[in-house]
Amino acid sequence: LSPMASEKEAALAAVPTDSPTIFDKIINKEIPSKIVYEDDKVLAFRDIAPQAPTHILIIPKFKDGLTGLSKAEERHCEILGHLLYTAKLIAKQEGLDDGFRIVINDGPNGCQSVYHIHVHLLGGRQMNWPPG
Ligand code: D5M
Repeated sequence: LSPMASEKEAALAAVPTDSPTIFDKIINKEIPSKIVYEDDKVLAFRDIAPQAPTHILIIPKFKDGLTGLSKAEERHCEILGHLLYTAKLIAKQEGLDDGFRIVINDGPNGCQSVYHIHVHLLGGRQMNWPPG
């Protein structure tokens, strides 16, 4: 399997759940991660299976039911905005001055594999469109 195929396999095998995920262990520093940004609301760390020279995940520290974007309620608007604004700050920090890609995968069709909402920040190479 190519790395991309195995990511898809992982996503299709994932069971949507509101239970704690591996990202809680990263937030609690129970497993190591390469953290690039942190404040009281969000944590950002390098993706373990990078799809671009820069590939960072930005997540809320408190999931609050936000397993994915499809579960968003009005009360989540502030954290959703904060996640996106943080992506912009990190893009600047990473020197992605020629542009970048933001992705939020949702559900099986979206190839979501971890049910704790996360914004992918990808950059450092020319992206393609349409996506796969
Ligand atoms: O993306 C979930 C992403 O999470 C996927 O790109 C791999 C990444 N991942 C999984 N476990 C880890 C750890 N332990 N550290 C860093 N990154 C990780 P999705 O949008 O759900 O497909």
